[in-house]
Amino acid sequence: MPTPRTILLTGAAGGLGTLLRDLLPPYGYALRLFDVAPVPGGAGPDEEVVTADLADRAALREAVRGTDAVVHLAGISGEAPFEQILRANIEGTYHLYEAALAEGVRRVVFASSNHAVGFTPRPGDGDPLIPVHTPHRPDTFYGLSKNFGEDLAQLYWDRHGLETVSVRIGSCFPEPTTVRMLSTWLSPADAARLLHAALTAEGVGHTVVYGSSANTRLWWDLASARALGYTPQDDSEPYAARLLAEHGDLRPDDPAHTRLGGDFTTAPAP
Ligand code: NAI
Ligand code: 15L
Repeated sequence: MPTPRTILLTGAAGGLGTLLRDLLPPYGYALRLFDVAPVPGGAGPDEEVVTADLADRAALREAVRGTDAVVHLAGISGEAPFEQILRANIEGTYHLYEAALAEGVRRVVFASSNHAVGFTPRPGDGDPLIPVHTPHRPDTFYGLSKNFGEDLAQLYWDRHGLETVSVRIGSCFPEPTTVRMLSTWLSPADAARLLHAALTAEGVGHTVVYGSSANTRLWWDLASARALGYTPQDDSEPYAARLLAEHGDLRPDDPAHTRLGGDFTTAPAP
């Protein structure tokens, strides 16, 4: 597949979208930004901006038109009442795929989440890393919506030949800020490397990958991400001494720390 040029970046006003606005253009991408919220600073050089809701199917279809691929970040990024998750993450992702199909876009990179499998016990020392084909075990309605997105992606590949890489992102922030994130961290620079690999690898069909840096304390297997050509360059370990001194190590008796999804597994019902 030739390197796509124009990318529709949904959720561009959010934390990850804002980081990617700086990190993706050096790989050769021009960005069309889509979000219901205004993007910070407005349109930059080589950026177009569409301010609209995923529920606005006409605006979404126009936004997708003429792009080479979609990086779909838009949605609610944590637990919320089911009706809100339904509208933004489930219906919104369906609308996005319908627009991509109608406009002939060939590839989507979908921001799934580790919370799709958040109730999976974390591996102990020496245990094998968690594979991508581990059963879905959502820890929240939010995680459930990410499983929906992954299954939707599979359906659109099998029925329509629309390719997706679903990236179960760990924790993508400028730095790890908790002991859990020593295992789950995806540095922003590695996020850009992974998205570039997901946008350019040949013949991905529907591929599910975990999105993390090469963390010493990693819990899940990056093999399917590496198979796309992703070579992570960062490791959270330089942050370990400070975070462990500040917070103490993860306690084996704390359910919030025995499952991949951490605190999401014990969050009160919304
Ligand atoms: P965020 O909450 O900062 O950004 C989400 C953006 O989506 C916001 O700007 C919001 O306005 C927009 N949005 C929400 N509903 C919308 C709708 N109906 N129509 C149009 N835009 C809408 O989240 P963040 O951290 O930037 O994450 C981006 C994506 O990556 C999310 O889908 C999240 O679930 C996923 N993800 C992020 C992780 C992380 O560590 N940052 C970890 C795992 C998954
Ligand atoms: C996610 O899915 C969230 O969007 C993000 O805000 C973090 O909570 C992340 O997971 C995580 O597990 O650290």
